[in-house]
Amino acid sequence: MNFSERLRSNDLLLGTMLTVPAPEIAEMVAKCGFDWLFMDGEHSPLSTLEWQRMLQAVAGRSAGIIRVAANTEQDIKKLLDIGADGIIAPQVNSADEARRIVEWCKYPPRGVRGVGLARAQGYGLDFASYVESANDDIAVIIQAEHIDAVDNIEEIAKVAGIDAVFIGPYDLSASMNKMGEVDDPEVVAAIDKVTRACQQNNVALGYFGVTAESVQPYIDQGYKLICAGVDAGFVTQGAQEILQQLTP
Ligand code: 3PY
Ligand code: MG
Repeated sequence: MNFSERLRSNDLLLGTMLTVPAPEIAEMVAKCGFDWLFMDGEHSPLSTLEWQRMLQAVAGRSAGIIRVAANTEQDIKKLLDIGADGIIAPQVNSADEARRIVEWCKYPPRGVRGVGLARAQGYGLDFASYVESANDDIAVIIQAEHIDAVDNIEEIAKVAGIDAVFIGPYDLSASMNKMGEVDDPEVVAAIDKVTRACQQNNVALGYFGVTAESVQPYIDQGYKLICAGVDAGFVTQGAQEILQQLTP
């Protein structure tokens, strides 16, 4: 089963975040067995070509889902054409924005995705089979990470073609003037509202946390798309630990 099918089957999908422009790091993390990798194009310096190399490094092991730098037709089209298994659109605050993003991800007649011959289409060799299944196989994930998205979540959750709503707890807390206070009762209440609306509309839910402990309560609530930890954090933590152990 591919990533989208597993998402629809309600499988628990464990991922981690990649932010460092190095295919080798992507390969190491994929070899650890993560179901998917949250490749962050919003806050990292990665270019399209580097994403392509990273997708090549993890192919056949982990699904590569890229968070776009900006929710534009051009950015989304390019990342799908290099073979991303799906995209994550940050800061989607209204149903209209969500609808537009779905349209950019789907070939006609369901949407307006442009037709290219690139890595996703096997450089032309897999064109027919790719275009036949891409509308179902490409995961369209939008982020609820602003209080405006929470206010509009009932309409957003009803938009056809959204495969998951992924909470961004840090931006959400910031939008509520509670920067980084992801466990604050008002922030948690806002997340609960998103949880209820998505569960009522059978939309899968995702959550990001820096540690395993921070994501566990959301797994317990039925969230299936989990991103825990960040590549840079794995390196700095390991480095700090060994240095501390040896420092007199
Ligand atoms: C946030 O917490 O704002 C995020 O976007 C995490 O993915
Ligand atoms: Mg965010």
